[in-house]
Amino acid sequence: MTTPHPSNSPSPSPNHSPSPSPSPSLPGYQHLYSGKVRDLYAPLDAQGRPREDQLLLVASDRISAYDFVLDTPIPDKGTVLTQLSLWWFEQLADILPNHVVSAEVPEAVAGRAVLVERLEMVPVECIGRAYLTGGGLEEYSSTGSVCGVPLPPGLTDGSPLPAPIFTPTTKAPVGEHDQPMTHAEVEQLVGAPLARRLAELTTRILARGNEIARDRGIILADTKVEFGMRGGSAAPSGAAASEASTASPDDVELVLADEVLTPDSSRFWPAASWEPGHPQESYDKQYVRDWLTSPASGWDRRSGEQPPALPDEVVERTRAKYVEAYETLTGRRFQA
Ligand code: Q0T
Repeated sequence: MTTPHPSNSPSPSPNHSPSPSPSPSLPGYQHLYSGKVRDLYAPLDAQGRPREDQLLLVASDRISAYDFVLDTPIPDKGTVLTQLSLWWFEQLADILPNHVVSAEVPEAVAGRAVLVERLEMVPVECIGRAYLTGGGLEEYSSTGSVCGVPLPPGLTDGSPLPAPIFTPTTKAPVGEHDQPMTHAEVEQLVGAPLARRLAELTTRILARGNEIARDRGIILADTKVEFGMRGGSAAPSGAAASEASTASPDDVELVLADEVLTPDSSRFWPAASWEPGHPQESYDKQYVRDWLTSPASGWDRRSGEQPPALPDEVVERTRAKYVEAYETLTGRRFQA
């Protein structure tokens, strides 16, 4: 089983694009890292040195499909997803704090960047699943369980789970795929108390997300959440974990980082067409996938070739879906 939605993998998987994105230079900031769709910078202090306490997280308009970053951007996607994430942070604020320092950012990235508190990141991909699909479904079909959680018989693609489950994976090194982790492996890595808290928080975030989204016609099938630690670190991993440690994982404050409950970190399904028993439509990427796999694109998914540029109509319809998701969920009008 893998990350519910690979588009947002922070590990830069091989970018098959022949033309890399323009160099992401931003005055006053040092570029640190680029993922598939986002870029990370360190703000420079008055002496021109990178600050160690903050980061600038910039969302681009890049879109991925079938493990490729497409050559065609979706206008306003970065802004929509950043604004959606900021809204979700507010909806989740009674569950846990978040890493946002300020949305006041340079004009060049206005609306699609946030200044965040630099945290020590939890070395686990925290995945929550509320519905059965993808890798979770495959594991269930062969074992009846997902990541050690036994499930009732008779579930099918798209079935709701009795309650959201925690299905963590490794944070794979650059270019590799995330691997499923057992609860015992998570405990080895971060200690049992923190492992419990990660599971509890991940499932609560997804449950809260669905309480809100479901009424508004959107299903959040699953999600990937990233946590940072304030004031301490996880227990040492492996053999060291059993040795005397001064770490107190009960006191470590967990902070919600990255983006949260966006279409890039979660599977969004339209509730109106949801029907267990077959793969569900994607709320945001359906037009892209349908066109790429249609004869019109001339592209073969198994060819290993970079997909062709998207037609204007596919771009515009896809942009409209991102805006619709934002407006439907938040009840706010999207301002480009
Ligand atoms: C991070 C310290 O988002 C990522 O990469 C995008 C190109 C993954 N990533 C996040 C961090 C964060 C956050 N978010 C934080 N608050 N503090 N590191 C590092 N990589």
